Amino acid sequence: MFESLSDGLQSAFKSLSGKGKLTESNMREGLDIVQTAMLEADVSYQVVQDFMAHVSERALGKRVLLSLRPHEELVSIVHSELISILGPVDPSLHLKKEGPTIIMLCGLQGSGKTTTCGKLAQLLKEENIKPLLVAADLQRPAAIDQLHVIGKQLGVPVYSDKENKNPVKVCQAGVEKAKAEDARVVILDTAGRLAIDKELMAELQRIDKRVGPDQVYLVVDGMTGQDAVNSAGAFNEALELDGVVMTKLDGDARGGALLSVKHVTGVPIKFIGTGEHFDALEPFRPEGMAGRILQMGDMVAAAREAHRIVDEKEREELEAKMASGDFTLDDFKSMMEKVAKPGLMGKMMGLMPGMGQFKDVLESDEAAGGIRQTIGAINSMTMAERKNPKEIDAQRRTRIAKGAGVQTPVVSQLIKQFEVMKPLMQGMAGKGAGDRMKMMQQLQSSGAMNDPNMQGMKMKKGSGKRLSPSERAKQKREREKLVRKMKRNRK
Ligand SMILES: Nc1nc2c(ncn2[C@@H]2O[C@H](COP(=O)(O)OP(=O)(O)OP(=O)(O)O)[C@@H](O)[C@H]2O)c(=O)[nH]1
Ligand SMILES: [Mg+2]
Repeated sequence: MFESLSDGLQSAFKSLSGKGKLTESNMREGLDIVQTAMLEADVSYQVVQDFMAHVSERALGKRVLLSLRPHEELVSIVHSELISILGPVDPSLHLKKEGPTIIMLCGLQGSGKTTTCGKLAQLLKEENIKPLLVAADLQRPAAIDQLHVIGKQLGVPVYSDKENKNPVKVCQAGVEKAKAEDARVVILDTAGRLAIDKELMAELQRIDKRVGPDQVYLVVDGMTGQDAVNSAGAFNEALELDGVVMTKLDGDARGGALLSVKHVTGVPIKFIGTGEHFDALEPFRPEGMAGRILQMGDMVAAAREAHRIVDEKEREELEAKMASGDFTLDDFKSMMEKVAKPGLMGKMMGLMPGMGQFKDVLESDEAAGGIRQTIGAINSMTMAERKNPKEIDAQRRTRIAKGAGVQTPVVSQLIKQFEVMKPLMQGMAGKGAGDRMKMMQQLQSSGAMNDPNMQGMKMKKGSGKRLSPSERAKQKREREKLVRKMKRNRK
C-alpha cells in the first residue's frame, strides 16, 4: 500500500536524521522531499499546498529546529497533518431503531459498488444484523445475477425484479420486502457509468428523493488518482454524500485518491476495501492509515486481521486466553502456523509497528523461511520461557538463537513484538465486532480529532467534470514538470 509515498517520506526523514545541527535550509530540503513524494503519489495539488503550508509552519518553528531529534519531530508533524487531511471519521452506519435503515451505494463503473454491498452485508452479519441487498443496477442484466451470486455466498437475501425497468420502483419494492422480512438494513446496489453523465445523476437523484436512503456512500476506486476524485465532487453536489468507501487499497494504489477525496467531496472516508473477499472491509481510521503510510504500523488492524484468520472455535479458546492474559508464545506459534499462508503474513507484518520493512522480505520467496525461523525460535524455548518471555535474558536469547539456527536479533525482535502485541490483544479479546468498532472510535477520538487546524477549514468543491484523456495527460505532464523542477532545486 502506497509504497512509493512511504518510501518518499522515509527518505525525507532520513535526510534530516544524519545532520548534526539542523538549519532552516536543511529542514526546507526535507520538506521539499515530502512535497515531491505527495505530488508523485498523485495527491491533488490544492491538498498538497494546504498540507505543506501546515507542515512547514510547524516544522520551521524554533522548537523543532532546536530539538535534538528534528527528524522525529518532522515524522510526528507529518503524522498529525496526515490525520487531519483524512479525518475526522464517523465510522457508524447510524442504524435506526425502528424499521430498516437504507444505505445507498453509488459511484463510477467498476469502482467496487457491488463487491462493497457484499462486504457491508458480511460486516452486518458478523454483528447479527440482518441485511437485504437490492439489485438496483438495471444497466447490465449481469449486474442482477452478480448480486444474487454474492447473496448466495453470504446467505443474505437479495431482492431483484428483472421485468421492472425503473430503479426507483425496484428500490421501493426492495424496502417493502425488507420490512416484510424484518431485515434491519437495506443496501441498494446502483448502476455505475464510465463517466459522469446527467442521466445517471438524475436517476440517482430520483432514487434519493423517492426512496429516501438514510445513508449515501460514494464508492471510489483507490487505485485511481486525483482525476477519479474530481468526479466525486459531482456526486456530492447531486446527492449530499454521508461518506466514502475507498476500494482496492490492497493493490499498488499510490495514495492520491485517498489523500485528496475528503478535500474534494467534503466528506471523509468511512470504510476501506483491502481485497476482493467479503471480509476485506475495514472501518477507516485516519491515525492507523497515517501510521501505515509512515510505516509506523497499525496495531488495531493487525489484531483485527488476526481475529479473522482463526476459525470460530479456536477463536473462542484464543479469546479466553487473551482476555485472561494467558496468551503465550506457544499460542502465538500456533497462530503463526495458521497465518503462514502466502501473502497473509506480509499483510499482517505491514500492519505492525516497526515491521513494515520486513513486509517485502516476508512477501518474497523467503517468506516461508522467515516464518520457519520464528517458529523454530519458539520451538527452542522451554515451556516456561514461552509462557513468560519477559524472563528471557541475553544469555537465554543466545541459547535459543543457537538452538534454532538463527541470529540472536531474530529472537529479540520476536520477544519485543510479542510484548507489544499482548496487551493490545488482551484489550480486543472478548469483544464483538460492534464493541471493537467502538474501541476504534474511542481510539480515534482520543485526541486526533481535537486538531485546531480542522475547524473552519473550508472544503473546496471540484468542478465534478471528468477530465478528457488529453486534459489528463496535460495535467500529468505539468505534475511531472513540477516534480522535476523540485528535484533540480534540491541539487
Ligand atoms: N483488489 C481489490 N479488488 C476489488 C476491491 N473491491 C472491488 N474489487 C474488484 O473490482 C472489480 C469491480 O467490482 P464491482 O463490485 O463489480 O464494481 P461495481 O462498482 O459494482 O461495477 P459496476 O456495477 O460495473 O459499475 C471486481 O473485479 C472486484 O473483485 C478491493 O477492495 N480490492
Ligand atoms: Mg455493480
